[in-house]
Amino acid sequence: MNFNKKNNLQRPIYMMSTTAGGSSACYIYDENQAPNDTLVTPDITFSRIVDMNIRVTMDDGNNVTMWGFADNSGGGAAVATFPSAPIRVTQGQIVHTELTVQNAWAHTIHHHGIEPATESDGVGHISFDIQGNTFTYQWRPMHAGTYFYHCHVNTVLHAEMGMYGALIVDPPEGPGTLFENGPTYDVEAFWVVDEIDSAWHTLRWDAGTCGEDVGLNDLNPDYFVITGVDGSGTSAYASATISPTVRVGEKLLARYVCAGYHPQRINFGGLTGTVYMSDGRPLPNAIQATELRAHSAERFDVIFEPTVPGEYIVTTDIIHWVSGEVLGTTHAKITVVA
Ligand SMILES: [Cu+2]
Repeated sequence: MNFNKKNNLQRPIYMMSTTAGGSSACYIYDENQAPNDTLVTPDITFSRIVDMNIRVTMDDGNNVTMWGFADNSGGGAAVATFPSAPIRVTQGQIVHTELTVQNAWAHTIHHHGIEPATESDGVGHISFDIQGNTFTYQWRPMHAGTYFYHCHVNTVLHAEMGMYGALIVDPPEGPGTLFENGPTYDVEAFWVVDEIDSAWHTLRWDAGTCGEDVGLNDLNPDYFVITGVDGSGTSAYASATISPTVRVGEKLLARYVCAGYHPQRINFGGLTGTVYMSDGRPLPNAIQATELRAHSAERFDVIFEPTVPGEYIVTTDIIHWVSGEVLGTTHAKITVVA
């Protein structure tokens, strides 16, 4: 079979493999992987390796295995978290993201909402997957805002397994300003809401790639997380990143990402926010809102200027996309002090 990338139209969807041991995956595009020959000197470099054994303890005491990208740039042991280590850059910087994929696994990094050249886009079926190798993605964000990066191999599974992290692009003014010549903020919160079907979390990385039915069309979530913490109860109240404290007169920026597959409805617990941006672009006119609905991969940037001290509980309902049933709810808290 011809996997030459100049011959896209003849590319087969499935490549049946008879490899004994190692990878038995189909629908894996490693044939065209070559060093990135477009690289120039970067302003900033991030280094990531893959960890497919991240344990997240839920409120019921059960551990769920997540996958993700660990920051490998420090020289010491790479620490893997769920979600993956944030990538934060300044608008206009030339950025390199070095991804090392160990073993026979295949993964990529797709910088969602950024617009690099095809070989740096991390979408395997139009370029290549990274399998047992290192590749450097090169990109240059031109619009400040809230984004995320994620793996784009066997995507339905790998994204559900947690292979994503925040990607924040600051304007030339730096952190504290939302976009160039835009509104400022004093405190920052991250609300990344996702649902987990723990039955998926024992699958192999290549499950389903040969066309077998492993249930990836049937997501029945039993855990609901906000920025990596079980959000069903009050666990997320202990995280200042999720549940910030602000003073009257300060401005709180909430960066909200719908990281799940089912639609979500986020309610600001009695506060009214000003929605300035969606999906990495300023809205033509900012809007006032007490709640928002969002779908997969949508981002909203909301600034609160609370005037009344108190505790405000921010709830996000995860809503079945067909039945409309609320499957679960995550909880965060904004504490406003005088
Ligand atoms: Cu992956």
